[in-house]
Amino acid sequence: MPANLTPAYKAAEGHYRYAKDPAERLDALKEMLRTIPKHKGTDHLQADIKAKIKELTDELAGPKKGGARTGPETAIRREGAGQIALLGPPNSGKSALHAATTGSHAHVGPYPFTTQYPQPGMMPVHDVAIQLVDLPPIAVEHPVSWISNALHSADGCLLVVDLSMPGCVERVIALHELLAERRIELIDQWPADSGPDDESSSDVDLFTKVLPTLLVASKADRLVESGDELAVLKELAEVTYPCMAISTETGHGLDRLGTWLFDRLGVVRVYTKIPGKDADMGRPYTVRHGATVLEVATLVHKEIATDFKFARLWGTAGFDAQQVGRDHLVEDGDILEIHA
Ligand SMILES: Nc1nc2c(ncn2[C@@H]2O[C@H](COP(=O)(O)OP(=O)(O)OP(=O)(O)O)[C@@H](O)[C@H]2O)c(=O)[nH]1
Ligand SMILES: [Mg+2]
Repeated sequence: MPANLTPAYKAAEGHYRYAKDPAERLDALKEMLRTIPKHKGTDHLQADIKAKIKELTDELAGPKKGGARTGPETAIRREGAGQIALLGPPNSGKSALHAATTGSHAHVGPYPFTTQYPQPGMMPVHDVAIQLVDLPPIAVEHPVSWISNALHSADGCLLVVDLSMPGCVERVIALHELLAERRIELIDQWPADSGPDDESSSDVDLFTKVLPTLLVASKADRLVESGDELAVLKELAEVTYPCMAISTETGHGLDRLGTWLFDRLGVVRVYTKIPGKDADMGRPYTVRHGATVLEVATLVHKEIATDFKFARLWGTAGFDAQQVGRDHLVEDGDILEIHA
């Protein structure tokens, strides 16, 4: 981290970090470039910001320079209890998995490079849903210029590999190299794995996207000796991610995939009630492990959060209708009655 960064610059960085969409991100980047102290110590950072501005400008301008924007969106707005990207080599079964778990009509083809644009879909888990984003394959023959923008809002990814495919290991190694060039780093730690004080993943630089990764071995119906191929992949591609085998043909592993993601993302469901009425058990709000009562209030309504007085809580800890303050940590299954 270069020295002598001003409060104005730091504020701009904050705007970048919390920008909701590519347009807001671009504004924040320009603000960063305006406010960054111009000296030798910030040369690298200035270059990074300029590169990112160029990338986002191209992305927002669309495929044709100067022309009208054509083609589908490449950045998908985050929805539901978490956003999970589907990454993998060509023809590995990403779209089939997407279709089977979200009910989408993602195009499945017996040949590589079927998918060209991101496609969102919602995978139901318990009484909430996790968003899955189907993506084009990551391969040398077919660079995807907008991939880092598409992954910006993802909470994690499924690295979908077909272990029965010749060259699978080389494909996975190439994929890691391509992602590294775009400063996307896949890691084996998921939010629920780290302790309360473990902030390791937030220490990386602003322009590196760190994605918790689950290795999904697809087409399990075809794998005879999957154990061997998986061991080879782990060794040669130096893969340490948690693994799961699935099949869209037999449905093997599909239910478990949803609950696994729910648990590892640390999803916390909070139900709300109005004083004197029964709780609304139909649609929980979702936050992450470690979230406070105030964060839930913000999801319910901005004004309710601003005027927050106290809340009553029915949950696993404490007693029924316990009065709690804004900083109280919520647990999965809590019922909140917010008083503002
Ligand atoms: N036997 C079997 N075949 C599968 C399974 N899942 C996908 N396939 C087949 O694998 C081929 C590729 O599937 P897709 O889902 O299109 O693969 P993709 O990873 O989205 O491919 P790209 O979009 O080109 O990257 C198709 O012929 C599918 O029918 C599975 O679980 N079992
Ligand atoms: Mg596909």
